[in-house]
Formats: sequence, structure tokens, C-alpha cells
Amino acid sequence: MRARTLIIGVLSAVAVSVGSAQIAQQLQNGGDFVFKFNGADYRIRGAANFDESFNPRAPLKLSFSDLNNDGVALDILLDLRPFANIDRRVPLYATVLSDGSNEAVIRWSGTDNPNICVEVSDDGFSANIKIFEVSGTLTGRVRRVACQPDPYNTLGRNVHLEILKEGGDPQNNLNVKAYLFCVENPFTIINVDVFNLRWAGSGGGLPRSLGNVNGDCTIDDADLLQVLFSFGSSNADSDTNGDGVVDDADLLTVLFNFGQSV
Ligand SMILES: [Ca+2]
Ligand SMILES: [Ca+2]
Ligand SMILES: [Ca+2]
Repeated sequence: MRARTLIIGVLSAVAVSVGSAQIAQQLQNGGDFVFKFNGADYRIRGAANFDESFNPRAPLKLSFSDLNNDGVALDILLDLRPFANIDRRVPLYATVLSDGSNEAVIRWSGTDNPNICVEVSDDGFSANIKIFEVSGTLTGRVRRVACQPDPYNTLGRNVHLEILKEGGDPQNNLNVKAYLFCVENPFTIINVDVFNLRWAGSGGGLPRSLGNVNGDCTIDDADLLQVLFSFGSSNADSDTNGDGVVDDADLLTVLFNFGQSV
């Protein structure tokens, strides 16, 4: 026990806080964020013509990665299934428009050419369409807030960043081009514009992958003890690298990041 106390003492002395890191980096460190869609309007023009609205959807957990290998690992795959039952995930690539120690503005945008025939359904319609292009842009202002439980109860850890929609329709939109009835013909093209998008999000915090196994706002002796007590087990809550076992690799992760807090 004395050895452990010594280790903790040494680690505390070199403890770092991520409080001074830029906000975009803090968002990326979280590994994912929760996207809460609160509704939008859409208009369909072409082979079909009508206007409708999307209702709010359940929160979505979206993981970050560097899909386009530009060094910014904040790209996401936007799952379209919750919106019109379209089984497709559209890559949206992140651009950090501004960044600071309290606030960042990030734009996610991308174009996808799935060329898939799907049955889409929503409150307003149900039809088979062949989607040949999906493009979208989301722009969010990321701000530091007090570390707190995820307000959308989705990430399984505390968060310290809120994401609010930034800008109007040019900064937040979705467009789908498709052939109605999956018949490829100039006269069957429909163009779906999704606008007046309302969304918000939440992220940051310290993920389990960094050693914050209890999901609170710091990596400290509580995490260390949890990993030690789970050592040798398959307890997923204490498995920082998700390899199915709690072992020295997980312990080292906690020790390496010991003292970090948000
Ligand atoms: Ca990227
Ligand atoms: Ca912790
Ligand atoms: Ca492990």
C-alpha cells in the first residue's frame, strides 16, 4: 500500500490538466459526441412535390475519426436511419473554423454517392427511391461548460462541452438527390432540401479509453482502484482499451493519464 501511495504522490506531482488545451482538441479527446436532432423542415421538388417536417429524434452517439486523413480526427458518419429509415451513413469531414481555450467553431460537411435503391418512409411519405447523392453541412459552436452528467444520457460519462448550432441554412443543411421508384430517368429525379435544421450536442469529458473508468471529471486514484479491483476480469467498465480483459495495459493507461481533469 505504501508503494501505491508513493506512485500516486509522484503522479500527482506531475499531474496535468487539459484545461488549457484548445477546445477542438478537447472535443477530439472525448472520442465521440452526442448529436441531438430537434427537427427540421424539408421540401421535395421534381418528380414529386411536397413540403413536410421532421420531428425530433432520439440522441445519436457519433464517433470521431479522421476519415479523410487530413490530420483532423473530428470527422463523423451521420447515420440516416433515424431520419427516413435510410440505411446509410454519410461521411461528414470536420473543418475547425476557429479555436480557442473556451470556444471553437467546427464545420462538418461532405458529399456521398451511395447509388442505392431504398425504401424510405417517414410521417409524410413512403416510397422506393434510388439515392445518387447526399450532401450535408453542420456547423456547431463548441463551448466549455462545467463538467456534468451527459444531458442526453447517451455517452456514459460526464461531459464538459456543449455544441450549439451555429449559423443559418447555408451552414446547416442536408440535400438528397434520388430517382423516384428507383427508375433512372431525368423525369424521375427528386431533390430533397432539408432546412431550418435544429440540433444541439454535447461532448468532451474524459473517456474510458484515457483511463477515466468511472466516467467522472478526473483521472485519479478512484479509477486506479477500480482497475486494480477489476484486474484479471473482463469487466467492460474497467477495460480501457476494449480488448476484453482488464490487465496491465489498462492499468498503464490510467497511470499515464493520471491527474488529468476537465
Ligand atoms: Ca479529417
Ligand atoms: Ca475518474
Ligand atoms: Ca483491456
